[in-house]
Amino acid sequence: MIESSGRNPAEEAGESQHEAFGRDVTLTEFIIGEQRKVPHATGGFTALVNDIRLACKRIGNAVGKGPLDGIAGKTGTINVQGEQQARMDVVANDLFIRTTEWGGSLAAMVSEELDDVYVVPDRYPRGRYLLAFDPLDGSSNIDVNVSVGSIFSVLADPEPDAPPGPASFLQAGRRQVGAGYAIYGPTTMLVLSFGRGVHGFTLDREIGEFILTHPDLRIPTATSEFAINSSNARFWEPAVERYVDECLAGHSGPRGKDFNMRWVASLVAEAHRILLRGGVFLYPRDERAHGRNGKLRWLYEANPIAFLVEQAGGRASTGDGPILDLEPTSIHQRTGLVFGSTEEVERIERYHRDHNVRPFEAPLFNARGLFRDAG
Ligand code: AFP
Repeated sequence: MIESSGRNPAEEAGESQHEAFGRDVTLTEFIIGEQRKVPHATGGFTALVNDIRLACKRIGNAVGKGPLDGIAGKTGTINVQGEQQARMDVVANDLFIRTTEWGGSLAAMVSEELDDVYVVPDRYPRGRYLLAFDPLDGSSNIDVNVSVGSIFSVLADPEPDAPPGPASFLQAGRRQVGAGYAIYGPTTMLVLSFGRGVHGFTLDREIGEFILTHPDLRIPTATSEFAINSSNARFWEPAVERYVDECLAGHSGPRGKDFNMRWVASLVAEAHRILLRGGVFLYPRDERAHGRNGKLRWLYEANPIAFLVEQAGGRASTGDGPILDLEPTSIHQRTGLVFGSTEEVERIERYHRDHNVRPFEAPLFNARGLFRDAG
C-alpha cells in the first residue's frame, strides 16, 4: 500500500495549517501530519521525503557557496545525455544518492547523471519505492548565478520481490506517489505534492528547517505570459509556430491581447513562476534531428513537473494530450512538454490537432477575428 498523503490535519479540521498548529508549520510537522492520515502507514514514505529534504538542503548549501568551494566550472566529462557535466552536477548527484540510499525506503534510483539504474546496495535494507531525479536542473547556466534546482519523482516498485531494473521505472506518470522540486534561488524552497495539492516550503536558514509558506498553490486557468526558447523557431511544428505568432501579434492580433514572454532556461525556475502566478511553458518536440522527441527528460523532468502542475489545477501535455497518461519506453527518454494555465495548454493541443500539417498557412494577424472566433 502506498503511504502517501491523505488530507492534511488542518484540512480535516477545516482550518489553515497555521491555525491548526497555532504557529508556523514546519515540513517535518507537515509530512508527519500527512502520514497520520494513512492507516497502517509504516513511515517509509515519510522517511524518504525526510531524506530528500536533507539532500536538497545539502545541495542548496553547496550551490550557495559556488566558486568559494572550488566546485564551479565543468568536469570535462559528458553525461549519458551527451551534455557537458558541471562539477556541481556530479557533487549534487552524489549528495542525492548518499543521502537517500541508506534509509530503507528505496529499491533503486534513476538519475540524469547516471547511465544505468542504481540499485540500492545490499548493505542497506531494500525498500518499496523508486526514485527518479535530476540532481541539478539548469546547471548549464549555474556559472552565471541563475536559479537552479533539483527535481524528483517517487514511484512504487511494481515488483518488490524481483530485482529492480529499467522496466520498473517505465510507469505512466499518473502512478507517481509523490513529486517535487527544490529551487535554489534568492530563497531555497521545496515544492511538493503527495497527490493532495501542491505545497511550498521556504528554508529558514536560521533554524535550518523548511516552513510552509505557500499552501495549496493553484495555477490560474487563464494567462498572458508564455515561455519558449524562440531561437529554435525555425524548427518548430506549425502548431507551435501558430501559437507563438498569435501571442507575439498582441492586442491587434487574433488573440486580441498583449502577451509577455520569459525564458530562464531552467525548468525549475519556469515551473516555479507558473505555479506562483500562471503562464504557459513550451519545450516542444521540433524538427532538429535530436529534437524530434523533445529535449526534456520524461522520467525526472517532465513527469514530476506535470504531476505538480495537474495537482495545482493546471494542464501538462506532450502537445497532443496529457503526458501523465503515457508510459515512457526507456529511462532517459526525452519528450516534448507543454504545461501551465489550462486554457492555453488546451489551445496548443487544439492547434496540434487541427493545424499541424505543412505547409503552414501563416495567419493574417491584422485581419481581426480570423482566428479569434475559431479560438
Ligand atoms: P541543464 O540542466 O543541462 O542546464 O538543462 C536544463 C534544461 O533541461 C531545462 O531546465 C531547461 O528548460 C532547458 O534545458 C533549456 O534548454 P535550452 O538551453 O535549449 O533553452
